[in-house]
Amino acid sequence: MTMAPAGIEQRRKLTTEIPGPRSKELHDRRIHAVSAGLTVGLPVYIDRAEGAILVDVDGNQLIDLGAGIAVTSVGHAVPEVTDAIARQAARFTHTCFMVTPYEGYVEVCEALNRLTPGDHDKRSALFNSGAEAVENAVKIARLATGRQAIVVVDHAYHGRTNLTMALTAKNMPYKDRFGPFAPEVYRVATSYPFHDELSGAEAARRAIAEIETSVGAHNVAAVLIEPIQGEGGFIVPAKGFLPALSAWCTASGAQFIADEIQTGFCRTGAWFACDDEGVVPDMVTTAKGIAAGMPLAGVTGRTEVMNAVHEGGLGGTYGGNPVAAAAALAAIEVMRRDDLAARASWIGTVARRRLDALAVESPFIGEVRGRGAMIAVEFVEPGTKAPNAAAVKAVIAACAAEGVVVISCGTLGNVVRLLPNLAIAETLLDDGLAVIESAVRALDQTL
Ligand code: PLZ
Repeated sequence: MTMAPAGIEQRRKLTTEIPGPRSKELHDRRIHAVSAGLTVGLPVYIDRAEGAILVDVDGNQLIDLGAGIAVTSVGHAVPEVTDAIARQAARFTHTCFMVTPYEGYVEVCEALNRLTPGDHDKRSALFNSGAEAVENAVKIARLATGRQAIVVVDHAYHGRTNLTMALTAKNMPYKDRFGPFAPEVYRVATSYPFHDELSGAEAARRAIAEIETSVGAHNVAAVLIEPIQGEGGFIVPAKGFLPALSAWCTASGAQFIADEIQTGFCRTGAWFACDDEGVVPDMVTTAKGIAAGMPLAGVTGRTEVMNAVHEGGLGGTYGGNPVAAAAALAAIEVMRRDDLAARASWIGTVARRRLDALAVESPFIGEVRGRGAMIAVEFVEPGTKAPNAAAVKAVIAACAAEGVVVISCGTLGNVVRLLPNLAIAETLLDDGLAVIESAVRALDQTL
Protein backbone atom coordinates (compact mmCIF):
# COMPACT_ATOMS: atom_id res chain seq x y z
CA MET A 1 0.00 0.00 0.00
CA THR A 2 1.38 3.39 -0.94
CA MET A 3 -0.29 6.61 0.08
CA ALA A 4 -0.73 8.99 -2.83
CA PRO A 5 1.74 11.82 -2.32
CA ALA A 6 0.01 15.09 -1.60
CA GLY A 7 2.01 16.69 -4.41
CA ILE A 8 2.39 20.09 -2.82
CA GLU A 9 4.73 22.30 -4.78
CA GLN A 10 7.69 23.30 -2.59
CA ARG A 11 7.10 27.00 -3.01
CA ARG A 12 5.78 29.86 -0.84
CA LYS A 13 2.50 31.21 -2.18
CA LEU A 14 0.08 33.65 -0.59
CA THR A 15 -3.47 33.90 -1.89
CA THR A 16 -5.03 35.84 1.02
CA GLU A 17 -3.78 38.02 3.82
CA ILE A 18 -2.36 36.05 6.79
CA PRO A 19 -4.45 34.81 8.54
CA GLY A 20 -7.03 34.37 5.80
CA PRO A 21 -10.84 34.33 6.20
CA ARG A 22 -11.20 30.55 6.77
CA SER A 23 -8.47 30.66 9.40
CA LYS A 24 -10.23 33.56 11.09
CA GLU A 25 -13.47 31.58 11.18
CA LEU A 26 -11.72 28.61 12.73
CA HIS A 27 -9.99 30.84 15.20
CA ASP A 28 -13.32 32.18 16.32
CA ARG A 29 -14.55 28.61 16.85
CA ARG A 30 -11.38 27.83 18.76
CA ILE A 31 -11.95 30.74 21.11
CA HIS A 32 -15.35 29.30 21.99
CA ALA A 33 -14.12 25.72 22.35
CA VAL A 34 -10.49 25.61 23.46
CA SER A 35 -9.06 26.67 26.80
CA ALA A 36 -7.50 30.11 26.71
CA GLY A 37 -4.53 28.56 28.53
CA LEU A 38 -2.96 27.39 25.26
CA THR A 39 -0.56 29.67 23.42
CA VAL A 40 -1.79 31.20 20.21
CA GLY A 41 1.29 31.15 17.99
CA LEU A 42 0.31 31.97 14.44
CA PRO A 43 -3.49 31.54 14.09
CA VAL A 44 -3.23 30.06 10.62
CA TYR A 45 -5.06 26.73 10.50
CA ILE A 46 -3.30 24.00 8.57
CA ASP A 47 -5.05 21.79 6.08
CA ARG A 48 -2.13 19.67 4.83
CA ALA A 49 1.62 19.74 4.59
CA GLU A 50 4.45 18.23 2.63
CA GLY A 51 8.20 18.67 2.85
CA ALA A 52 8.69 22.15 4.34
CA ILE A 53 5.41 23.61 3.07
CA LEU A 54 2.30 24.07 5.18
CA VAL A 55 -0.93 24.63 3.27
CA ASP A 56 -3.52 26.51 5.29
CA VAL A 57 -7.29 26.31 5.02
CA ASP A 58 -7.30 29.35 2.73
CA GLY A 59 -4.86 27.73 0.30
CA ASN A 60 -1.82 29.78 1.35
CA GLN A 61 1.50 27.94 1.21
CA LEU A 62 3.82 28.78 4.09
CA ILE A 63 7.44 27.84 4.61
CA ASP A 64 7.78 25.93 7.86
CA LEU A 65 11.02 26.86 9.61
CA GLY A 66 9.88 25.45 12.94
CA ALA A 67 9.07 21.81 12.08
CA GLY A 68 6.53 21.75 14.92
CA ILE A 69 9.36 22.59 17.38
CA ALA A 70 12.01 20.23 15.98
CA VAL A 71 9.65 17.31 15.45
CA THR A 72 9.13 16.72 11.73
CA SER A 73 12.87 16.62 11.11
CA VAL A 74 12.51 14.38 8.05
CA GLY A 75 9.84 16.72 6.62
CA HIS A 76 6.06 16.64 6.51
CA ALA A 77 4.24 13.71 4.90
CA VAL A 78 7.36 11.79 3.95
CA PRO A 79 5.99 8.74 2.07
CA GLU A 80 8.25 6.26 3.92
CA VAL A 81 6.80 7.49 7.22
CA THR A 82 3.17 7.86 6.20
CA ASP A 83 3.26 4.40 4.58
CA ALA A 84 4.72 2.88 7.74
CA ILE A 85 2.02 4.56 9.82
CA ALA A 86 -0.77 3.41 7.50
CA ARG A 87 0.55 -0.15 7.34
CA GLN A 88 0.86 -0.43 11.10
CA ALA A 89 -2.53 1.23 11.69
CA ALA A 90 -4.11 -1.42 9.46
CA ARG A 91 -2.34 -4.25 11.34
CA PHE A 92 -3.13 -3.05 14.89
CA THR A 93 -3.04 0.28 16.68
CA HIS A 94 -2.66 -0.84 20.27
CA THR A 95 -2.25 -3.79 22.56
CA CYS A 96 -0.36 -2.13 25.44
CA PHE A 97 3.25 -3.30 25.49
CA MET A 98 2.87 -4.35 29.14
CA VAL A 99 -0.03 -6.68 28.28
CA THR A 100 0.97 -8.29 24.98
CA PRO A 101 4.18 -6.95 23.40
CA TYR A 102 5.16 -6.42 19.75
CA GLU A 103 8.35 -6.17 17.71
CA GLY A 104 8.25 -2.42 16.88
CA TYR A 105 8.81 -1.42 20.51
CA VAL A 106 11.81 -3.71 20.83
CA GLU A 107 13.22 -2.48 17.53
CA VAL A 108 12.98 1.20 18.57
CA CYS A 109 14.81 0.35 21.81
CA GLU A 110 17.49 -1.45 19.80
CA ALA A 111 17.88 1.64 17.60
CA LEU A 112 18.12 3.95 20.63
CA ASN A 113 20.71 1.70 22.27
CA ARG A 114 22.74 1.68 19.06
CA LEU A 115 22.48 5.38 18.13
CA THR A 116 22.78 7.19 21.48
CA PRO A 117 26.33 8.15 22.51
CA GLY A 118 28.63 5.48 23.89
CA ASP A 119 29.12 1.84 22.96
CA HIS A 120 28.46 0.46 26.44
CA ASP A 121 25.63 -1.97 27.13
CA LYS A 122 22.30 -0.09 27.22
CA ARG A 123 18.58 -0.61 27.74
CA SER A 124 15.68 1.70 26.84
CA ALA A 125 12.07 2.29 27.81
CA LEU A 126 9.47 4.15 25.74
CA PHE A 127 6.91 6.77 26.71
CA ASN A 128 4.56 9.28 25.06
CA SER A 129 6.03 12.73 25.55
CA GLY A 130 9.26 14.45 26.37
CA ALA A 131 8.10 15.40 29.85
CA GLU A 132 7.15 11.81 30.58
CA ALA A 133 10.59 10.62 29.47
CA VAL A 134 12.28 13.16 31.74
CA GLU A 135 10.06 12.13 34.69
CA ASN A 136 11.01 8.52 34.15
CA ALA A 137 14.72 9.28 33.79
CA VAL A 138 14.54 11.01 37.19
CA LYS A 139 12.63 8.09 38.74
CA ILE A 140 15.21 5.62 37.46
CA ALA A 141 18.20 7.74 38.49
CA ARG A 142 16.83 8.11 42.03
CA LEU A 143 16.12 4.43 42.38
CA ALA A 144 19.46 3.34 40.92
CA THR A 145 21.56 5.72 43.02
CA GLY A 146 19.49 5.67 46.20
CA ARG A 147 19.80 9.48 46.22
CA GLN A 148 17.21 12.20 45.73
CA ALA A 149 18.71 15.51 44.60
CA ILE A 150 18.32 16.46 40.94
CA VAL A 151 20.52 19.29 39.69
CA VAL A 152 19.31 21.43 36.78
CA VAL A 153 20.60 24.68 35.32
CA ASP A 154 19.41 28.22 34.64
CA HIS A 155 17.26 28.57 31.52
CA ALA A 156 16.46 24.83 31.57
CA TYR A 157 13.32 23.50 29.95
CA HIS A 158 12.23 19.94 30.68
CA GLY A 159 8.42 20.01 30.43
CA ARG A 160 5.13 21.03 32.01
CA THR A 161 4.12 18.12 34.26
CA ASN A 162 4.49 18.66 37.98
CA LEU A 163 8.00 17.25 38.33
CA THR A 164 9.19 18.75 35.05
CA MET A 165 7.77 22.18 35.96
CA ALA A 166 10.06 22.03 38.96
CA LEU A 167 12.96 21.19 36.63
CA THR A 168 12.06 23.97 34.18
CA ALA A 169 13.56 27.37 35.00
CA LYS A 170 11.13 29.92 33.63
CA ASN A 171 8.13 31.03 35.66
CA MET A 172 5.90 32.63 33.00
CA PRO A 173 4.10 30.99 31.34
CA TYR A 174 5.14 27.51 32.48
CA LYS A 175 4.92 27.56 36.26
CA ASP A 176 3.11 30.64 37.48
CA ARG A 177 0.58 29.71 40.22
CA PHE A 178 0.71 25.99 39.22
CA GLY A 179 2.68 24.95 42.30
CA PRO A 180 3.55 23.55 44.75
CA PHE A 181 6.44 22.04 42.88
CA ALA A 182 8.32 18.82 43.51
CA PRO A 183 11.10 19.00 46.11
CA GLU A 184 14.79 18.04 45.84
CA VAL A 185 15.39 20.04 42.66
CA TYR A 186 18.43 22.35 42.72
CA ARG A 187 19.31 24.94 40.10
CA VAL A 188 22.85 26.08 39.33
CA ALA A 189 24.36 28.48 36.81
CA THR A 190 24.72 27.32 33.22
CA SER A 191 27.29 28.22 30.55
CA TYR A 192 25.96 31.10 28.43
CA PRO A 193 29.07 32.47 26.70
CA PHE A 194 27.38 35.53 25.14
CA HIS A 195 26.42 36.79 28.60
CA ASP A 196 28.80 35.22 31.14
CA GLU A 197 31.92 35.35 28.95
CA LEU A 198 33.31 32.35 30.84
CA SER A 199 35.22 29.45 29.33
CA GLY A 200 33.58 26.03 29.61
CA ALA A 201 35.99 25.05 32.37
CA GLU A 202 35.24 28.23 34.34
CA ALA A 203 31.48 27.84 33.98
CA ALA A 204 31.73 24.18 35.03
CA ARG A 205 33.83 25.10 38.09
CA ARG A 206 31.19 27.65 39.09
CA ALA A 207 28.34 25.12 38.66
CA ILE A 208 30.19 22.35 40.49
CA ALA A 209 31.09 24.65 43.38
CA GLU A 210 27.42 25.56 43.71
CA ILE A 211 26.41 21.89 43.71
CA GLU A 212 29.02 20.91 46.28
CA THR A 213 28.16 23.83 48.56
CA SER A 214 24.39 23.87 48.38
CA VAL A 215 23.53 20.21 47.72
CA GLY A 216 26.51 18.02 48.60
CA ALA A 217 28.00 15.68 46.02
CA HIS A 218 26.90 12.53 47.87
CA ASN A 219 23.24 13.63 47.69
CA VAL A 220 23.10 14.10 43.93
CA ALA A 221 21.15 11.45 42.04
CA ALA A 222 21.56 13.21 38.70
CA VAL A 223 22.64 16.29 36.86
CA LEU A 224 20.04 16.82 34.13
CA ILE A 225 20.91 19.15 31.26
CA GLU A 226 20.06 19.91 27.64
CA PRO A 227 23.37 19.77 25.73
CA ILE A 228 22.18 22.83 23.80
CA GLN A 229 19.43 24.56 25.76
CA GLY A 230 16.30 24.78 23.63
CA GLU A 231 13.36 26.76 24.99
CA GLY A 232 15.76 28.75 27.18
CA GLY A 233 17.32 30.40 24.13
CA PHE A 234 19.33 27.93 22.02
CA ILE A 235 22.21 28.42 24.42
CA VAL A 236 25.30 26.57 23.25
CA PRO A 237 27.57 25.98 26.26
CA ALA A 238 31.24 26.87 25.95
CA LYS A 239 33.44 23.95 24.94
CA GLY A 240 34.48 21.88 27.92
CA PHE A 241 31.42 22.66 30.07
CA LEU A 242 29.53 19.43 29.36
CA PRO A 243 32.60 17.16 29.55
CA ALA A 244 33.52 18.66 32.93
CA LEU A 245 30.01 18.19 34.35
CA SER A 246 29.87 14.67 33.00
CA ALA A 247 33.26 13.82 34.55
CA TRP A 248 32.13 15.30 37.87
CA CYS A 249 29.05 13.07 37.80
CA THR A 250 31.14 9.98 37.16
CA ALA A 251 33.49 10.86 40.02
CA SER A 252 30.56 11.61 42.34
CA GLY A 253 28.40 8.59 41.58
CA ALA A 254 25.65 10.74 40.06
CA GLN A 255 23.90 10.08 36.77
CA PHE A 256 24.64 12.55 33.97
CA ILE A 257 21.33 12.79 32.10
CA ALA A 258 21.37 14.49 28.70
CA ASP A 259 17.95 15.79 27.71
CA GLU A 260 18.30 15.41 23.93
CA ILE A 261 14.58 15.85 23.32
CA GLN A 262 15.07 18.94 21.15
CA THR A 263 18.69 18.38 20.08
CA GLY A 264 18.50 14.70 19.18
CA PHE A 265 18.05 12.80 15.94
CA CYS A 266 20.41 14.62 13.60
CA ARG A 267 19.20 18.14 14.44
CA THR A 268 22.66 19.46 15.37
CA GLY A 269 24.65 17.70 12.66
CA ALA A 270 25.18 14.45 14.55
CA TRP A 271 22.77 11.83 15.84
CA PHE A 272 22.96 13.55 19.23
CA ALA A 273 24.35 16.89 20.39
CA CYS A 274 26.54 15.18 23.01
CA ASP A 275 28.49 13.57 20.15
CA ASP A 276 30.06 16.94 19.35
CA GLU A 277 32.44 16.78 22.31
CA GLY A 278 32.40 13.01 22.72
CA VAL A 279 30.36 13.27 25.92
CA VAL A 280 28.84 9.93 26.87
CA PRO A 281 25.87 10.54 29.17
CA ASP A 282 24.73 7.88 31.61
CA MET A 283 21.15 8.45 30.48
CA VAL A 284 19.59 10.15 27.46
CA THR A 285 16.01 11.34 27.03
CA THR A 286 14.60 11.54 23.51
CA ALA A 287 11.29 12.57 21.90
CA LYS A 288 10.28 15.08 19.18
CA GLY A 289 12.36 14.20 16.09
CA ILE A 290 12.35 10.49 16.90
CA ALA A 291 8.99 9.75 15.27
CA ALA A 292 8.22 12.48 12.71
CA GLY A 293 5.24 13.81 14.64
CA MET A 294 3.81 10.70 16.24
CA PRO A 295 3.96 10.91 20.04
CA LEU A 296 6.91 8.86 21.21
CA ALA A 297 9.69 9.38 23.74
CA GLY A 298 12.47 7.31 25.18
CA VAL A 299 14.84 6.90 28.09
CA THR A 300 18.09 5.13 27.32
CA GLY A 301 20.72 4.32 29.91
CA ARG A 302 23.35 1.94 31.15
CA THR A 303 21.95 -1.57 31.53
CA GLU A 304 22.75 -1.78 35.23
CA VAL A 305 20.87 1.47 35.87
CA MET A 306 17.88 0.76 33.64
CA ASN A 307 17.63 -2.77 35.04
CA ALA A 308 17.88 -1.64 38.66
CA VAL A 309 14.14 -0.96 38.46
CA HIS A 310 11.86 -3.71 39.82
CA GLU A 311 9.55 -5.43 37.34
CA GLY A 312 6.43 -3.32 36.82
CA GLY A 313 8.15 -0.16 38.04
CA LEU A 314 7.98 1.50 34.62
CA GLY A 315 5.15 1.71 32.13
CA GLY A 316 2.02 3.47 30.95
CA THR A 317 -0.91 2.52 28.72
CA TYR A 318 0.34 4.01 25.47
CA GLY A 319 4.11 4.23 25.85
CA GLY A 320 5.84 2.94 22.71
CA ASN A 321 2.54 2.73 20.85
CA PRO A 322 2.91 0.48 17.77
CA VAL A 323 1.94 3.17 15.25
CA ALA A 324 4.37 5.66 16.80
CA ALA A 325 7.07 2.99 16.88
CA ALA A 326 6.54 2.24 13.17
CA ALA A 327 6.83 5.95 12.38
CA ALA A 328 10.04 6.16 14.39
CA LEU A 329 11.65 3.21 12.62
CA ALA A 330 10.79 4.72 9.24
CA ALA A 331 12.01 8.20 10.24
CA ILE A 332 15.29 6.82 11.62
CA GLU A 333 15.84 4.88 8.39
CA VAL A 334 15.28 8.06 6.32
CA MET A 335 17.78 9.93 8.53
CA ARG A 336 20.37 7.20 8.03
CA ARG A 337 19.75 6.69 4.31
CA ASP A 338 19.79 10.40 3.45
CA ASP A 339 22.50 11.30 5.99
CA LEU A 340 20.33 14.02 7.47
CA ALA A 341 23.00 14.77 10.07
CA ALA A 342 25.28 15.99 7.27
CA ARG A 343 22.35 17.87 5.76
CA ALA A 344 21.74 19.57 9.14
CA SER A 345 25.36 20.76 9.17
CA TRP A 346 24.96 22.08 5.63
CA ILE A 347 21.79 23.96 6.62
CA GLY A 348 23.70 25.48 9.52
CA THR A 349 26.50 26.62 7.25
CA VAL A 350 24.15 28.20 4.71
CA ALA A 351 22.01 29.93 7.32
CA ARG A 352 24.90 31.08 9.48
CA ARG A 353 26.70 32.64 6.51
CA ARG A 354 23.71 34.87 5.80
CA LEU A 355 22.72 35.55 9.39
CA ASP A 356 26.30 36.41 10.40
CA ALA A 357 26.37 38.97 7.58
CA LEU A 358 23.02 40.31 8.75
CA ALA A 359 24.37 40.63 12.30
CA VAL A 360 27.19 42.85 11.06
CA GLU A 361 24.63 45.11 9.47
CA SER A 362 21.89 45.13 12.14
CA PRO A 363 22.41 46.69 15.59
CA PHE A 364 19.45 44.64 16.83
CA ILE A 365 21.32 41.34 16.54
CA GLY A 366 23.47 40.53 19.56
CA GLU A 367 24.57 37.07 18.55
CA VAL A 368 23.94 34.40 15.94
CA ARG A 369 24.62 30.92 17.32
CA GLY A 370 23.61 27.30 17.20
CA ARG A 371 24.81 24.08 15.71
CA GLY A 372 23.60 22.40 12.54
CA ALA A 373 19.92 23.07 11.90
CA MET A 374 19.35 24.46 15.40
CA ILE A 375 20.00 28.12 14.69
CA ALA A 376 19.34 31.15 16.89
CA VAL A 377 19.47 34.89 16.58
CA GLU A 378 19.51 36.76 19.92
CA PHE A 379 18.04 40.26 19.67
CA VAL A 380 19.30 43.11 21.84
CA GLU A 381 18.67 46.77 22.45
CA PRO A 382 21.13 48.37 19.99
CA GLY A 383 24.55 48.89 21.49
CA THR A 384 23.89 46.65 24.54
CA LYS A 385 23.33 43.02 25.47
CA ALA A 386 19.93 43.84 26.97
CA PRO A 387 17.16 41.57 25.67
CA ASN A 388 14.88 42.89 22.95
CA ALA A 389 11.70 40.82 22.92
CA ALA A 390 9.87 43.52 20.93
CA ALA A 391 12.30 43.04 18.03
CA VAL A 392 11.68 39.29 18.12
CA LYS A 393 7.91 39.81 18.04
CA ALA A 394 8.24 42.25 15.13
CA VAL A 395 10.48 39.91 13.11
CA ILE A 396 8.20 36.93 13.68
CA ALA A 397 5.09 38.93 12.76
CA ALA A 398 6.74 40.27 9.60
CA CYS A 399 7.81 36.76 8.59
CA ALA A 400 4.30 35.40 9.23
CA ALA A 401 2.74 38.12 7.08
CA GLU A 402 5.03 36.99 4.25
CA GLY A 403 4.24 33.30 4.76
CA VAL A 404 7.28 32.14 6.73
CA VAL A 405 6.72 30.38 10.04
CA VAL A 406 9.48 31.04 12.56
CA ILE A 407 9.27 30.71 16.31
CA SER A 408 10.88 32.37 19.29
CA CYS A 409 12.56 31.10 22.42
CA GLY A 410 14.65 32.49 25.26
CA THR A 411 13.80 32.98 28.91
CA LEU A 412 13.29 36.64 28.07
CA GLY A 413 11.60 36.01 24.71
CA ASN A 414 14.58 37.58 22.97
CA VAL A 415 15.63 34.85 20.53
CA VAL A 416 14.39 33.88 17.08
CA ARG A 417 15.07 30.21 16.44
CA LEU A 418 15.18 28.32 13.19
CA LEU A 419 14.43 24.60 13.20
CA PRO A 420 13.79 23.73 9.56
CA ASN A 421 13.29 20.14 8.59
CA LEU A 422 16.60 18.59 7.65
CA ALA A 423 15.57 17.77 4.09
CA ILE A 424 14.28 21.25 3.27
CA ALA A 425 14.76 22.25 -0.39
CA GLU A 426 17.59 24.75 -0.85
CA THR A 427 15.26 27.17 -2.66
CA LEU A 428 12.89 27.23 0.31
CA LEU A 429 15.68 27.74 2.80
CA ASP A 430 17.00 30.64 0.70
CA ASP A 431 13.56 32.17 0.32
CA GLY A 432 12.86 31.83 4.06
CA LEU A 433 16.20 33.45 4.94
CA ALA A 434 15.53 36.30 2.52
CA VAL A 435 12.21 37.00 4.26
CA ILE A 436 13.94 36.98 7.66
CA GLU A 437 16.60 39.38 6.36
CA SER A 438 13.95 41.84 5.14
CA ALA A 439 12.11 41.58 8.45
CA VAL A 440 15.29 42.39 10.40
CA ARG A 441 16.23 45.25 8.05
CA ALA A 442 12.75 46.74 8.59
CA LEU A 443 13.25 46.88 12.38
CA ASP A 444 14.69 50.38 12.15
CA GLN A 445 11.35 51.59 10.88
CA THR A 446 9.10 49.57 13.17
CA LEU A 447 10.91 49.96 16.52
N1 PLZ B 1 12.85 18.65 27.14
C1 PLZ B 1 14.63 19.80 25.93
O1 PLZ B 1 12.54 20.92 24.38
C2 PLZ B 1 9.74 20.30 24.74
C3 PLZ B 1 7.83 22.72 24.52
C4 PLZ B 1 6.66 23.39 23.93
P1 PLZ B 1 7.08 17.42 25.63
N2 PLZ B 1 9.96 21.57 24.14
C5 PLZ B 1 8.80 22.21 23.52
C6 PLZ B 1 5.75 23.90 25.01
O2 PLZ B 1 5.66 25.13 25.16
O3 PLZ B 1 5.13 23.08 25.72
C7 PLZ B 1 10.84 19.71 25.58
C8 PLZ B 1 12.20 20.05 25.35
C9 PLZ B 1 13.18 19.48 26.16
C10 PLZ B 1 11.58 18.30 27.38
C11 PLZ B 1 10.55 18.81 26.61
C12 PLZ B 1 9.14 18.38 26.90
O4 PLZ B 1 8.65 17.60 25.85
O5 PLZ B 1 6.99 16.36 24.57
O6 PLZ B 1 6.52 18.75 25.24
O7 PLZ B 1 6.52 16.94 26.94
